[in-house]
Amino acid sequence: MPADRTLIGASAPRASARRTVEGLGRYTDDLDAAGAAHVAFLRSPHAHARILATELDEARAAPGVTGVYTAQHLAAVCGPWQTRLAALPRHVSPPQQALAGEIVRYQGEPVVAVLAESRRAAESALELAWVEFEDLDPAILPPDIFEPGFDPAAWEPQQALDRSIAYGDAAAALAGAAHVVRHRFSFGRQTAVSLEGRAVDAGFDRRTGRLTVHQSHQAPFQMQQIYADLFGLPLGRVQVIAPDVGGAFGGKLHALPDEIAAVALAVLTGRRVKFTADRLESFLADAHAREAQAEARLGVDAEGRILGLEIEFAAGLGAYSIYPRGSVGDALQAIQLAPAAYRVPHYAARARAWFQNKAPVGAYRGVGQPIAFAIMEQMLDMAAAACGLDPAEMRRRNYRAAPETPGPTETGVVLESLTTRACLDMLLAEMDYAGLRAEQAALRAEGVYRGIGLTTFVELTGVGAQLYGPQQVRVAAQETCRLSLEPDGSLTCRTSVTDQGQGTLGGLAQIVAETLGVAPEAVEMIAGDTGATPVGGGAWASRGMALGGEAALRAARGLAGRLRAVAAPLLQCPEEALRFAQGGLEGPGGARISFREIAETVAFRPYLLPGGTAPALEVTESFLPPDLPYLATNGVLAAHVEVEAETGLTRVLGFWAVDDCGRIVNPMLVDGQIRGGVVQGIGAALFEECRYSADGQLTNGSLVDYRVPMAADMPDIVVRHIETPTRQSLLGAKGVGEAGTVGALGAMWCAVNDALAPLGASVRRQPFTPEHVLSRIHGLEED
Ligand code: SMO
Repeated sequence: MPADRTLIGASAPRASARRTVEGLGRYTDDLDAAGAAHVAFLRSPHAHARILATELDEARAAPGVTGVYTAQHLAAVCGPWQTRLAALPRHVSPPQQALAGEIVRYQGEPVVAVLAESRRAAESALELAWVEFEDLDPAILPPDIFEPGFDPAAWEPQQALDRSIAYGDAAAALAGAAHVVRHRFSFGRQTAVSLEGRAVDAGFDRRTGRLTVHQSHQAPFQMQQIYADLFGLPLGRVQVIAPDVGGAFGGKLHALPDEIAAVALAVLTGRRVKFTADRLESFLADAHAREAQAEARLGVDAEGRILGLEIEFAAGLGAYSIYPRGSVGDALQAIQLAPAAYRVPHYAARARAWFQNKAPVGAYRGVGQPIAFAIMEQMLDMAAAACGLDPAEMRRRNYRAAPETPGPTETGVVLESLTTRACLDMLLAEMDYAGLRAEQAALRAEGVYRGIGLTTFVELTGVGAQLYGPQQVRVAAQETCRLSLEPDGSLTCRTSVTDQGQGTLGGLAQIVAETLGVAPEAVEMIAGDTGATPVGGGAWASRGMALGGEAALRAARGLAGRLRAVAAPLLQCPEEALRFAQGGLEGPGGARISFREIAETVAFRPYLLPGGTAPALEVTESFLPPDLPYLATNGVLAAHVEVEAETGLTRVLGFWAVDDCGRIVNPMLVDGQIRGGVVQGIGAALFEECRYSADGQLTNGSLVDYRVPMAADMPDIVVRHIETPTRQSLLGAKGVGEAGTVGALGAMWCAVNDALAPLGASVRRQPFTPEHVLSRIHGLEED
């Protein structure tokens, strides 16, 4: 690589950081609202009820109100929708509507919409709207599905998934094992808690029939498709724009009824309509995730080698399978990925899931992967204890060998490479594992309970079309870049990738800049607008750099070729003699032509070129991994904690991550992604849970009651890398956005139980609240 081409691999702060910190962000709710009507929703206070009657005249007459709407009104412009997944024909969601029709199925489901000149007026009028509900029995899964009291037959009508993965003979393997360990797990329901609430600002121009929706979302092209379908418009008349988005984490990957209602109101009334979820609405009606229980049994031989693994997995979905991707991702990924990093000769897993009267479950950072590795790693720790082995040695003994050629594991996880051993070695050295173990032993003698937890993960990143394509779910999976040299000599990069604060767009600019010899700031990035960028997935499954970065690299190389072809005759030298530097091309003997001169010649004086013509200075490239369904990554994480036996409080003392995400474009951004993900994993482990009462009422819908991790709770998070570039792309980058979250829960689970081991206790419910820790220490809760 020439000395002046070092941008790929160079740390640089996020391009948007300064602007957003200075308050210059432009989020959906910041758009000038002049002339817009504001919507507020009457949401069901019941988890399950029938709507008997409505009395809305008083609300209609309230000051500032322009209209009050129910399902009947919206039916004129928008029919119901229903999540169906072609490969799971028995997974059928109840049909959903923008406003509930006869039945409400979760607390927070929108029932009535009030449109007014201000949000305040709309909310005041809501007080005057009256809906008569008849309470129906809510279906709420019990906290212990594997107790004898749970009757699957009674839950049959609610069943949403029953999927088994098995190979070998796990029962026989366990029967013949030297040690069999068993553990029961409960994973708390969570939600993404992005700083910016979901927001929609929709306008429908009756003269042109064009629908323009600004929306805080990860996947604008998905929403364009959905709005076109629901409102019967050709795609070309629907434009979806995601301006600055203040956090998403999977939570803004769905189509939720309040958002669709806001758009439907714009279509119905011809008014511009604005909706921004407040914090209570966010807790009630955002996508939730993760709620699951599991029982696992692991059998090992006397030397600690895994013989067999059984997992019974159960997930509590919400009232609907979330549109359009469905709500089964947590369950399917949990049982597919649990044995991904290790040699597991015999495996039997069954995942069941049930609909229940709670908010729908969707994607949240890493989907089911954090659950998979929490189960696997906790089982490994228990088996290590049974064999008298050190947990690190236990893992080393059982790691799957790196594949010689890319191919699927027994459960169909396609691996291209595997560097778990190298990651583990680097991690143990970095954290001074031996030193921490010695310290742990010494402190135990003083009644101080510290624990170390290791988790190895294999993660699916840069997921391609094989995930949703066969399900007949219409979401684009490729990422595309259109790179133009404008007539003024500036570069415009239009990408299908979206950026919710990760800094991906700055990384793409680095790639283009390095290829074309300019500063990253000289590349104008355009993203998040179906009307201005080529089509692609957006942001999900850690795809921005792996797929979008490669598309940008290919577009930049393509454009470079065209620029050489134009410049060579103008500089009267062969193309090979040209090099890119400082916004132009340099030839032998000091000859130089700037991008501006090239662009002006092509645009305005093409007669100066051979043949009097030139190629367009615009190149579009799409990318999906050609041979693999995704780019699997791996890494190892470690948590160091102290649990106070008197109070049950857990303090995180240290955290380390070694990750292999292939080629790194901007280390500062990559480390930031991992740290942010780890923080969310620690939040899951210790604090976060959407708590519902037995009758389906959310009991902690505020930031006072739903505790999120704070800076003061967090240790320093040390991040290191092994770089194994993927051979699927020229760039070699794989995904990293979810890596921290994917492994952090397992590391915390193992660390807390390692700390509790001398007390003969172990946690089994996440989050590990002080109450849970104490009840386990004092034997108040069964295994
Ligand atoms: S949970 Mo992610 O946005 O695939």
